Amino acid sequence: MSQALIVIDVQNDFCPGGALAVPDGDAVVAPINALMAEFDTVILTQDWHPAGHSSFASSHPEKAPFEEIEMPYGRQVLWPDHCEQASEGAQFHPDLITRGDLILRKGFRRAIDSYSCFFENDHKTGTGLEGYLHTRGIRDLTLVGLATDYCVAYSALDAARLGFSVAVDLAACRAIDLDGSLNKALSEMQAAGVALKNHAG
Ligand code: VGL
Ligand code: ZN
Repeated sequence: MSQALIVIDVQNDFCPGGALAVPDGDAVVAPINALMAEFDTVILTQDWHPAGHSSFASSHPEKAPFEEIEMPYGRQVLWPDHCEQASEGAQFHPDLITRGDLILRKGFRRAIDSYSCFFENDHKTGTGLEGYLHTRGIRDLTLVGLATDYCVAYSALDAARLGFSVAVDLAACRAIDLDGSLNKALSEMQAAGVALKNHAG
């Protein structure tokens, strides 16, 4: 009965001072480090974009950060440049324990973003994580990290759709919260059967 902790995108660019800072983002580091001891498998993800990635507003001359555009695979929020491969901003927060079994990188294809650690934003192109978990006999997942309403929620919804038993521990997550995106993400996760731990509301 293997259980995995999946630590989503606890990277410098999503922490205070970073290019796409999530409010209070670094507050997840201590609770995540403490949680790791409770799991036999720890997997960490990194948002890992090439320069000029299509999710960057700077790649669309007439667009500003946080506007949306239509991509061939659906609507896409445009972000400030962030998590460029091998940059300082893409490194894990320096206090995060990174002794995990697997580090999974995502968002490395220029033309498509990947919020979820299972599928890119077309909801079809797999990252390989589903196969990794199946091969290792892991069915129970707890997700934590950044940001609650984007990469954590997309990962949790895909995991539930794939038949995993999924919990999100909100004490170890922080949100970007663009235009109500946090409440939307929480209700979608609840509707999908994701267990929301430490949910105040
Ligand atoms: C994320 C926006 C863009 C996240 C990644 O980790 O939630 N959000 N890239
Ligand atoms: Zn990104």
